[in-house]
Amino acid sequence: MAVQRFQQLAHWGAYTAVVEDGRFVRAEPFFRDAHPSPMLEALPELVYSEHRVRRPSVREGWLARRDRSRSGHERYVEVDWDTALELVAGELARVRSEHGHQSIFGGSYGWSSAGRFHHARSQVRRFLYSGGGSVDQLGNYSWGCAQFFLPHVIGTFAPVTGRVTDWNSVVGHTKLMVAFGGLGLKNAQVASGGSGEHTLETWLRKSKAAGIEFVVVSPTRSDAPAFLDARWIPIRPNTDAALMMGMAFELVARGTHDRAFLARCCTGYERFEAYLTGRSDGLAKSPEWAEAICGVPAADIRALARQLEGVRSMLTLTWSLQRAHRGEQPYWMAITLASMLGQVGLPGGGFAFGHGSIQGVGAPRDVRAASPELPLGRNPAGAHSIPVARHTDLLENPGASYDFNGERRIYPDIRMVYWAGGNPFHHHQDLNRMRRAWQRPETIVVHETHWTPTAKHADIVLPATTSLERNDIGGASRDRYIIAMQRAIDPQHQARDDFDIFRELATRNGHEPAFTEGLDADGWIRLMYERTREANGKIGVQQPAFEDWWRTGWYEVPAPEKDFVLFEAFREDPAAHPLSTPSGRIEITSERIEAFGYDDCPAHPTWLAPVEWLGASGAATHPLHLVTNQPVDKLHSQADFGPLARAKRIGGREPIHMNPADAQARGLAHGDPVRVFNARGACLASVVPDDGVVRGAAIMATGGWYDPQDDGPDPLELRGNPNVLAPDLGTSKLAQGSSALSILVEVERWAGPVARQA
Ligand SMILES: Nc1nc2c(c(=O)[nH]1)N[C@H]1C(S)=C(S)[C@@H](COP(=O)(O)OP(=O)(O)OC[C@H]3O[C@@H](n4cnc5c(=O)[nH]c(N)nc54)[C@H](O)[C@@H]3O)O[C@H]1N2
Ligand SMILES: Nc1nc2c(c(=O)[nH]1)N[C@H]1C(S)=C(S)[C@@H](COP(=O)(O)OP(=O)(O)OC[C@H]3O[C@@H](n4cnc5c(=O)[nH]c(N)nc54)[C@H](O)[C@@H]3O)O[C@H]1N2
Ligand SMILES: [Mo]
Repeated sequence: MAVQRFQQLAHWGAYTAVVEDGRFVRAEPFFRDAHPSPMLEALPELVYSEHRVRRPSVREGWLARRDRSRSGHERYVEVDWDTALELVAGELARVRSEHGHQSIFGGSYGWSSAGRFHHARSQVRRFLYSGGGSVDQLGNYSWGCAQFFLPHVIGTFAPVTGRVTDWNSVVGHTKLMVAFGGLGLKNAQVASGGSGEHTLETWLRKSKAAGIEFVVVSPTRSDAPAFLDARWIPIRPNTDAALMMGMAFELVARGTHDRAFLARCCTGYERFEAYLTGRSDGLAKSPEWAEAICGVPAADIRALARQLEGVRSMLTLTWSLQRAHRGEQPYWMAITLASMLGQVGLPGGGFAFGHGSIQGVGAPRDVRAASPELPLGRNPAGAHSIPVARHTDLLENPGASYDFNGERRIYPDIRMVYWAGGNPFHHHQDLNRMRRAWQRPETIVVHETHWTPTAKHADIVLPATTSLERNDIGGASRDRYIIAMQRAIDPQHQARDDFDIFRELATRNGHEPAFTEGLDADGWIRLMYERTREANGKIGVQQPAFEDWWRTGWYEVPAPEKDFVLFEAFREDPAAHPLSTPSGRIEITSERIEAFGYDDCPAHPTWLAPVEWLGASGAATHPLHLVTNQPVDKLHSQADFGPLARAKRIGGREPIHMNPADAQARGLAHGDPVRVFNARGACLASVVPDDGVVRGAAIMATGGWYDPQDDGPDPLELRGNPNVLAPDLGTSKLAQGSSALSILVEVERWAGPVARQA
């Protein structure tokens, strides 16, 4: 038997692809990785899955009569590559000439593969830009709210990208870490662009050994690993801003807030304090006031505030807190609270985002180090781009105006949609509404490795290779490894690399030179490596020559000698090292935000009730707050058909965790099939009573492949995709981020037929 071994990488980790007689049989974790993700096990089945797109396919109704029904249940006609490429190139040329470049929606949001060159979303945008431009999506679902909001308050959104005070600094100095949204290891399996090592568990164990005390504020106890012995403060979802205000009130009442820091490094504290104490609006944001909103007893709020007085503390918030309606507020409030504690800019002190969200946050890495990147080029139609999650609004409302970050913008009229590397029928909110909006464009083209629900709602589907079937270069911007991704097997069926597909299309439409810049895939991979080598050479890092790196399979950029402490220089001398805010300081009150005049994001942190939460009037009929978090068993919807995902389902349905009292009140026991519903939609799930879930909350992971039972406007969703339930509206007029985590539902026993897939 011929056994070959290739270095490879997925978003969930580096590995060796073991190939026996030409067949990929196993993914062995990278030898440096002490905590590899079990998700590696799903890879062989992913590659050889019966769900692979085998040949270029065209929806029968579209081919015959340009029908736009797109129900997800239609027949596809397989065509040869030439026919498919002619169709796509022809449609692109037609739509561009009849309606202009801004009639093509090519935002193509999605994680694609870990490889940075063959990253499909980058390829499709490079291709569309070089052909005249397209409507792009700005920001992301992950931290799109923070991205547009934080620069007004702290002058940058870098901390939400993982650039926070190093773990070394935390281990060396922090005494108390309060984690809103927790420090779940499930999320740290993953990094965008993969990682050489999984380090969160190692850092948490070191922190524990150093004597750091952990408090986890979350609707579920499961957001902290047991070895942390974290104190769990159960909280109602979407109410963290109120909890933190109650804590801030207590500090002011006791006079223990750091006035010197507030005066020296912040602006607008007084006005916020007037709001906090009720001097300006007659309502004191006391711990009792907070308790009524967040469900945490006032005594516990006071105790937590006092515990933070005078100790080195780190407040860390998961990204989930801002992926909710009014998600700006908990982030602004945490920055304010950390400033009131006087901790910002001290070793191991202050605020951070994302420790419990993704691998690599706070992992020591030279801030100047380069990682491999594919340049996208300029988008000539960029002025028409939309905030990422306004995608259905865009399709529904051509010509309508909307607010975004101080601007008034207009939605262009979309005629053609192009998607490669994403699954909007997994990731977007209010999927039944989105499905109706998908009937508007004239043509939808999707490149996919698998027959995802998005592929099934497209007109032309082109089969793409997976990472195993091509060479690539990997490396996340928060990881120190640059990983060679070596082609391990031949392309399956008729799959082609996204790059090759776009090169063929660009040739047909006359912009091949601008798209390829005269390089083939291997030429690009070499160039991307050489660019990191050159940039890192300037900071004294000597990367090996390309051939040596490729043969070894990886290179690790050395760790920096000095700990990175967020805003350290600013704290030492705010005049010499001002923040990039209008005042140069932390803006606890922002005149610029106030000048936008938005009722949904006023001048300073404010308790603004989300559209859906347990205190909303809607809770009378839909009394459970559904938390749709990231799945433990997969990356988003990738490999939802795979062995890990199958094993997690109960009776073929996604589990929904709820407090035993909430289950009992509905007469539900473990494994019972239920219908989870609200006015937007309904899906099936299986109940898991769980005393680690706060009363009133229900938890159901995202990622199930959207499976509408029928072609009607409000189909029952059979697989358990909670996005049929999620509201589709911006966090505020300012950031317009996704509000995916603000969902009220009711749950009832389901006696009808159950899921089609196991
Ligand atoms: N309710 C709710 N919804 C959410 C969230 C939530 O918390 N709650 N989270 C949101 C977040 S943060 C995110 S990031 C999104 C994630 O949403 P997505 O990024 O859209 O989800 P993925 O399943 O990773 O989709 C990637 C797709 O790319 C395909 N693919 C992989 N490699 C290739 C390739 O080489 N070529 C091509 N052409 N295709 C490829 C995969 O098969 C897969 O279908 O979901 C968002 N949706
Ligand atoms: N295994 C795995 N890991 C992943 C991903 C994946 O698909 N699978 N996706 C990756 C991506 S793209 C992203 S953007 C990140 C997302 O990172 P996050 O957005 O941080 O991830 P979530 O799992 O949605 O949320 C983390 C926890 O926050 C808690 N939470 C939810 N709402 C609230 C609230 O209102 N208050 C408080 N205090 N807690 C709340 C939930 O209990 C949840 O378990 O995850 C990344 N990691
Ligand atoms: Mo994300």
